[in-house]
Amino acid sequence: MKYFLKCIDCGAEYPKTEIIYTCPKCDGLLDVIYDYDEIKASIDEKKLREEPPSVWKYKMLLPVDIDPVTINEGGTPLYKCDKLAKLIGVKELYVKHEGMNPTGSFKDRGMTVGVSKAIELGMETVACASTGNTSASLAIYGAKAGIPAIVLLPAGKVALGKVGQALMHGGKVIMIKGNFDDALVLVRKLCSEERIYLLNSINPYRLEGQKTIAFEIVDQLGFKVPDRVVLPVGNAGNITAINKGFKEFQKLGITDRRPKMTGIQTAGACPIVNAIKSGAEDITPEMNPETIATAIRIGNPVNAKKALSAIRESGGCAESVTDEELIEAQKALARLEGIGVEPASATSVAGLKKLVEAGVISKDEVVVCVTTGHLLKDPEEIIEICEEPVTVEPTIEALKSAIFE
Ligand code: AN7
Repeated sequence: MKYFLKCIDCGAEYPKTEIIYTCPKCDGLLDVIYDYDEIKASIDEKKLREEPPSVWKYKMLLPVDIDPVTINEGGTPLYKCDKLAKLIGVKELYVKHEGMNPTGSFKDRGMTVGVSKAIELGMETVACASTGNTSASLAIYGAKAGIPAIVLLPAGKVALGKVGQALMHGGKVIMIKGNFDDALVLVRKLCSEERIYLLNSINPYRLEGQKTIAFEIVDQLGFKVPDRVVLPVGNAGNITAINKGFKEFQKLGITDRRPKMTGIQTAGACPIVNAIKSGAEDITPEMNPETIATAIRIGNPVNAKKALSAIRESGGCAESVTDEELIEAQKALARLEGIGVEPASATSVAGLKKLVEAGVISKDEVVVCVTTGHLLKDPEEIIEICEEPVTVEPTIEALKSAIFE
């Protein structure tokens, strides 16, 4: 398959065989460029419409030339949420629950592609810095591929379920006395000095896997495009990737328009929101990001430049929500729709509610919220925000009085 890497800033091009993460000339972010005429000719229309969605259903649009390292990622449910739509006041609302991936987050889409790429390039160790989900995912794909996975986590700020996954799947887990942004600087240096393949979302191949969220949304809506897609933003890779997916389906003539990409951050960590609202060309990093949504406790998102242009060129917007607002949305998803999500994921629904109330999002829109991670990722948060269970003596009287009084 034909593709190459291209710098989004200076336009320099590099062959697919090179092991680089940013442009060697100007340090700009890289994008994967395809020959869409070749891809278009290879698409089997009947298969595209009939085969159930999964990451590798769309392999004609993925930059991997070997048999992939896979544990059946993608194919996550798109739930139609009528009760939540009514509560928020929009016509039609869907939730794409990425928590239903093999390790419980959307990261698996990127890692199946990224770890396959590592193997294809002959790399024998992989690494990442992570707020948690990326590390859980890298550990599992490293295990499946039979290569070591080194993961750097901000000490004391990673949800319990994610640390547990990274440990159980055999990741080399290292706690850094600093925040995620510090850990990312370190792992980038490590991978530039040692023969270790970097699998943070600065790696352009990882984002290619994540663009399949867009393909699946279109597919599951019967090849229709929603008016808007709302999702949490941390390192800003996913919003970039999903926007690219929608653009590609349009380029290939599969769809005829694109949704407005809408990014949500928390009030304690919102450099992208600030840049969008002020019209700035780039972000101002936040030195001390803080939020209950530890997954997106990120002050210096590496994909900021790509994400700002994705939001702007799609006609979308960005908003921040408080921890209280996201907790309310997390409970609404859980109790009205039966969808259990981790705190970061609930920002999508909290942000949608806020933007509808403000009149920024029209009540006539067909909206898809992406919930990026599963509820069970962060059990400590659940205990913190829910009412404590009652404990009673083992008698029917005590039981009844606990229930009825
Ligand atoms: C549940 O795991 O950055 O904007 O290291 O876990 O693409 O970074 C996680 C990010 C949203 C933000 N929701 O996505 C990591 C990490 C959940 C997440 C995001 C993350 P990006």
